Amino acid sequence: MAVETAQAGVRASKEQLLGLYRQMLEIRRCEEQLARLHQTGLIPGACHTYVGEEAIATAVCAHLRESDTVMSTHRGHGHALAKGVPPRELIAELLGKVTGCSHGRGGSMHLFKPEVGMLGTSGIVGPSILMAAGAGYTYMLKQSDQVAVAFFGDGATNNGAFHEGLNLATVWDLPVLFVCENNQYATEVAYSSVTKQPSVATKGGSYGINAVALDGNDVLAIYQAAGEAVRRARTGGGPTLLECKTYRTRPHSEGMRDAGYRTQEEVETWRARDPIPRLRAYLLAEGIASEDELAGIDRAVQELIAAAVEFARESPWPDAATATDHVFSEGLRSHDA
Ligand SMILES: Cc1ncc(C[n+]2csc(CCOP(=O)(O)OP(=O)(O)O)c2C)c(N)n1
Ligand SMILES: [Mg+2]
Repeated sequence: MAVETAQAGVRASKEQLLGLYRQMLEIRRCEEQLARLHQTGLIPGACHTYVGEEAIATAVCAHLRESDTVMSTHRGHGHALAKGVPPRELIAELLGKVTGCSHGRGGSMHLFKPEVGMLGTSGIVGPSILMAAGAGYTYMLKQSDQVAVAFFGDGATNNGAFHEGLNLATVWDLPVLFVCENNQYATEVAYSSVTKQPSVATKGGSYGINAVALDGNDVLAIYQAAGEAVRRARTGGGPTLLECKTYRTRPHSEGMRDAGYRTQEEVETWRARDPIPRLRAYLLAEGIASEDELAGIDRAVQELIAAAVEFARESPWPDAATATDHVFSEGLRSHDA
């Protein structure tokens, strides 16, 4: 069944719409568990959750094939899940277990699973933009129809990588999506205090790239725009910049203070725009899904994440004898010898 949504021109099947709902919920429930595990001391290091921003990764990745690639950020759990990393491998990775997607050696900011096109989260702000431009250049040279996606925050848009990456990809019509998750803060620094051009779409658009500003909490609006951008990239039409205006409703990183740089009222205003209840209300109001159907999805996701936590907690740590494995490339070693 194709459904014409309230968003002009958005066409999606019931299955696709429920898929968006399920994926956002999977990210939310996973993040809630990760926050809890961090609070109990089971996750070492930083843990930046994606709570409030789930619509973006969900809507963009819904259009990607396994062979398409995603380059991510420090806030990348949602990107990994939406690109096909199973929750159990994500949670195990943050717990440092050998069953994690990076075999317990990477943690939150080094999530890799190339088999599904997840080319990594990163603790450095900005390089996802250059990596995606580079991947796009590779796809152009190979004449493949793959697409590369860079996710990044507003904090990366005053970084040189943004300007070099967008310019290069635009000049060469590379098959890339640049997805800016403009949550209006870089740690505790308001975006409005570090730029006189508050529109990322305008800033990036000055390079001649096709640029679109979107409500980042409206999964259907992003789904429509990302669908067009992916089609365009795949068929030689060049890159697109999607500026998704959103908000993180948890602290920058788990355990960090969350006062002094934003007001509780501001947080509450954005909580009221939560993308998940918003899609839920839409599906019910339009008669696309029943309360029972959605409750079934809620239960299934809850069970999936509970089982993933159990799996991660019971998984073994990497064997200490393998501590130096994966440090050097085997190829380089034999070359040196
Ligand atoms: C090149 C670089 N500069 C500074 C930092 C420190 N740092 C870590 S997260 C962060 C804020 C990033 O903000 P943004 O890109 O908007 O992403 P958000 O956390 O809001 O999702 C900064 C400055 C870093 N990791 N890398
Ligand atoms: Mg930000």
